[in-house]
Amino acid sequence: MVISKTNENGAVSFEQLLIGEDTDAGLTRNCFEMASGSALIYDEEMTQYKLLWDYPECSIEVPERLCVSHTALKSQGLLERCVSLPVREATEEEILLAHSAEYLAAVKTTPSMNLEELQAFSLQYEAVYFHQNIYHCAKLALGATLQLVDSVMTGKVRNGMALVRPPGHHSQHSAANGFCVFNNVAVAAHYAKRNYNLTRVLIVDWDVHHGQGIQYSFEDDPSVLYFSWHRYEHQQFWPNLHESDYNAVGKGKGTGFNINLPWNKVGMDNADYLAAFFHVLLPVAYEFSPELVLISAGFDSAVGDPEGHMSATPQCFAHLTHLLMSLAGGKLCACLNPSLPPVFRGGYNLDSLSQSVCQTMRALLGDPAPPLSGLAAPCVSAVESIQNVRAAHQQYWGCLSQDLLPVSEPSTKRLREGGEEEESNGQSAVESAQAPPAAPPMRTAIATPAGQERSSLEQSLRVEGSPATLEQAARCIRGAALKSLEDEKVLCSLGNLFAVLDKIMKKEVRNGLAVVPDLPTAAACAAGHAINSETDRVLVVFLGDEEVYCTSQHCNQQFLQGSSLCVSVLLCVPLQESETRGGLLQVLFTLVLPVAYGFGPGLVVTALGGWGLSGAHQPDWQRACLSLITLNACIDSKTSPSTQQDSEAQAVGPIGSSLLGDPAPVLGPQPAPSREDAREVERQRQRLQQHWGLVQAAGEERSHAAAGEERSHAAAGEERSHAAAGEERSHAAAGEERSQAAAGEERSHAAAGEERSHAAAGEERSRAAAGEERSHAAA
Ligand code: SS9
Ligand code: ZN
Repeated sequence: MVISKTNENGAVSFEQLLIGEDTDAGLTRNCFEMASGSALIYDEEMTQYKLLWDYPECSIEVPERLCVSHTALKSQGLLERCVSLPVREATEEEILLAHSAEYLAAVKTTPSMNLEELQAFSLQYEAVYFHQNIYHCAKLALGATLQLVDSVMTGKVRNGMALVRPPGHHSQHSAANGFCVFNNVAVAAHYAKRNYNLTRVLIVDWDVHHGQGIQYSFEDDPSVLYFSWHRYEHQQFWPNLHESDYNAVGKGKGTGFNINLPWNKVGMDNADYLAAFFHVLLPVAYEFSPELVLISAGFDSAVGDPEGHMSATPQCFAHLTHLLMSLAGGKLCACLNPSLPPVFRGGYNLDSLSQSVCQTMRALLGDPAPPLSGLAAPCVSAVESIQNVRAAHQQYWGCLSQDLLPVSEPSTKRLREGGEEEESNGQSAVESAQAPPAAPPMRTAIATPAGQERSSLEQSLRVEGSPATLEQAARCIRGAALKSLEDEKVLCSLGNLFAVLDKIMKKEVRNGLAVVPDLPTAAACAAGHAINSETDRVLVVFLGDEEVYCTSQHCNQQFLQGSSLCVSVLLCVPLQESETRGGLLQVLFTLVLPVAYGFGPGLVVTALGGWGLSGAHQPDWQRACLSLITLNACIDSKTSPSTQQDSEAQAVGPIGSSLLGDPAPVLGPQPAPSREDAREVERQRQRLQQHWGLVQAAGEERSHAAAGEERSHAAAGEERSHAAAGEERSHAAAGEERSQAAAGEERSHAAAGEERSHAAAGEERSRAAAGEERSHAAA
């Protein structure tokens, strides 16, 4: 990855940005204050209870699920890279943070029960069994979770994982439920609020079941944002609750802080999960800006689980983890309740569970995420669910305001009416675990103009190339005559840029950074150079203002034209408001990431220019860092994956620091994007989704409705504010964007570049063609 910037027009010089000397304290990265390392909390004692009688409902909850995960972590060499922390029993006072005294008193009597009493006691609740030792284990499971929260909150480690049993997310104030006794994650959130004065905690529940217990615990609490996706099938799937649907948005003050994404079909795969992150969870989470992220990490949502019947691969969980790691300054606790059905049942592949656990741990340790398969597009039912939850929440979150209607005729209608839906590919194979390639010795190559070296860049590889020749540069841009190439300074910087690129392509480093005086030229040359060196896919992302956008258009055409062997994508979204914060995030999550994941680039060239570079817009720099970090999740692996934990990050300023793997700075709660920016993003979305399925966040139905009504509603919509709009949804935005799109084709060259390359690739929107798509570069 190359970042380049312009330093013309009195913009802050790169040196200042790199070392964070400027006033905003949030920009200065101090390695001594930055938590590093990942905790792993586990105790074999938690395997010491099991089902003692015949109870098919609970037969899949077996002790092995815990030790198998632990063994896998050990055999993959991950255990020794973690900070091992001891478990402890939770105290009664802690249990009472989420449970009633009556319930605690009842559970407390179970250790002295005989078999019949245990059986009778269990039958008061749903899908749960008790054992003489389960009270002890439940206290350990909760205590382990709290230990994890403590070590992350005190900075002893950056993040961590607790491998516990029994799980927690189904248990309620006064009830055990679904294998769960105490609600580990719910108590942890209450605990973090109380002990660390947190006011914003995010809980991500990626288990395939709805964690209704967590929902109940925070329904009216705006300080805890709960997100859960779950197999639902219009209430046909356990726990069969009405309140698991997308319209359960929270209550009272907590309205808007409960987000349910019900899957109405089985077989949801990597694209569906990622689309949910891009279009629902990530935008909302960044707007919310949690101080701590808790993951209720059940892996029954991975392929091969006989209850979940989903198709996401273990590798997907590395990406999900990575995408959450730039929230809350990296403070992330994964609470694992690995599910494992009895071996051999339903052709289950043991690999799925242990690989998912290991993938999550690798991500926490900072390893690049592995490539993902099947990323063409989310399925129709997933898009409908995403549209519904976005519609239900648009009035509470600025990032979602799109005048959406819920889907009125779901494609899974038959299921809703109680019909049997035939199963889709719920049991696809788990990709085999390959040994990750060796880590490059250094992670980041940095080239800055002569005289700007910094000793604080020790952690990176300083790179200096000899000045590029005119011929060299011309080869990259296919002979296009770019005026700026006559400038000696430009040729010098291009020499450095090529040197950085060569290091990346030789896999000596994972990523790199170069400072250049002429951003569009440099980006074009970088892409051309990479393509000439047989990098098969280059994604060029311009994030900048109108000025950068206009000049880059010229370059884009130049370097795309000659590249017959390679596909390049240029994504450039001109935001109107240089002060916008929500706008940039919107672009990142709903456009850049989906296109990047769909494209699967071998190299990403991120060109940062225009806004964000001057002292006045420093917060935007932080956001730029963030963009890099999130892109790292999918890009690093394409350049050079690593098995070693990253070295301690140095205080090298936000960009270098990001590239080196530091957590992103906390951005604070974000304002909604401006109306202009939101419109621009929507315009780009409409365009890009023709080619990039992951960009899609609403179904056809919505587009048709919008198109039909645009004339009548456009004017009315213009004056309407979201706060006041309430129920009367209008399609103003959609109508507006349509007419503008028709009037000004020239504004949308971002998509045009991409359209050229993909004109013939009509099949790429279908999932079946996903495999093909990755190799269509040669076509
Ligand atoms: C009812 C099946 C209940 C309970 C699953 C609990 C999962 C914990 N027929 N299954 S994550
Ligand atoms: Zn589950």
